[in-house]
Amino acid sequence: MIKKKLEDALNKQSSHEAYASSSYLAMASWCEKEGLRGCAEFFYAQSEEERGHLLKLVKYINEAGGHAQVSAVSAPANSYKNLQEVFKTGLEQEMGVTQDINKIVELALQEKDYAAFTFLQWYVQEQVEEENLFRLTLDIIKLAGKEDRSWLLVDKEIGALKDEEEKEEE
Ligand code: OFO
Repeated sequence: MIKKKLEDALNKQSSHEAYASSSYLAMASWCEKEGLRGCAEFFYAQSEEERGHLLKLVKYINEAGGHAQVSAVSAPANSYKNLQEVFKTGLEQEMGVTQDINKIVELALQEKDYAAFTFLQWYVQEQVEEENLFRLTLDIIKLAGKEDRSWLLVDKEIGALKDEEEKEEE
């Protein structure tokens, strides 16, 4: 049975995943309003994924004998200066989540909860992929500035990243 300390940490993490989902939804909406349909699709899909991460946690906590809690999520930013700021915020957010996950992994080891430790390995790997994805988007934006590429092309390339990710996962 899951220990209280770990249950609390996983519940806290589920609220971070819920925040990530709503913040990516806000980013999707911002992109859509700016006419960046590819980027909007990227963030709609990203928001869905974060909800998946949240559900995985909820199910694990309950399965391990704890009680998954649903807490209030603070409002995310709804407006941005430009597309670079949107993706930079996304990368920073992912880096923060990586640190949060690492802390829970350490706690699982301290508490000798090997089931939670094993469960968390999926998140450890996921964070490598998530950070990499956001770095790729920032590279595309940076290159676009250097090569004077149009925003339409940037939008298309970023929109295609999610399709590539899905193909790799198949
Ligand atoms: Fe849940 O991976 Fe992003 O935050």
